[in-house]
Amino acid sequence: MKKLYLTRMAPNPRKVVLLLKAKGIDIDDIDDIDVIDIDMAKGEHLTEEFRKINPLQLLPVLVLQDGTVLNDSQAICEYLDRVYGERSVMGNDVVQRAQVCSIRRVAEFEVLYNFMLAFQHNHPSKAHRVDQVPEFASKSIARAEKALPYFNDILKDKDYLVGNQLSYADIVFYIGLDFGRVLKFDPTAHGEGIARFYNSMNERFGFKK
Ligand SMILES: N[C@@H](CCC(=O)N[C@@H](CS)C(=O)NCC(=O)O)C(=O)O
Repeated sequence: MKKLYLTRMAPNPRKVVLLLKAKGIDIDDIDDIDVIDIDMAKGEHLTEEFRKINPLQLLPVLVLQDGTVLNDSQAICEYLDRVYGERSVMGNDVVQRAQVCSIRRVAEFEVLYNFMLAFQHNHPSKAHRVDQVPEFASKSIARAEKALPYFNDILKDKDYLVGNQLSYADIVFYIGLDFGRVLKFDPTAHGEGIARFYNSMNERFGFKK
């Protein structure tokens, strides 16, 4: 059996859950993957036992049958996309794959990671990991917001960021917007294109579903 360690609410592990969901696969229904839920609030990823699996003590982690460890969400998603399901959500041809990669990186580094930085610098649960500078939080949120017109422009007359079907770029951008809500960011207040996109993705992938 392969082993997938994750925590379902956190943004990077959530990429893995939603990538599979986008391919019509429930993560808990894969015959050869054992899903192991890790409680980050209880520090289950900070144990010596987990450090042996991932010295970085971050989630998600996928351990293959032969013991190979994939300890990055992008790597795990690339692997799962190729191994499970029919349609790739990384793009249908060389050009589309490159486009998905390009927009996904902007969504990741400009939106998701700036929100993550804001959270890490102002949330008490992250004090063990980060030398917190509370003023950094508002600056990081502002930086994420600065990238939004770029996305709103793409989405003003389209449902998806690349082509006319859902891709991994949409998943990462949606997760970034949704994570912003813990920082009181409103994903529906930054242009009509983003609001429509967020509502439709949230209908499909939101936590309540
Ligand atoms: N580059 C890694 C980053 C993983 C990461 O930052 N994971 C967070 C959850 S979103 C984590 O495990 N945090 C543990 C902690 O802050 O103690 C990836 O994308 O997989």
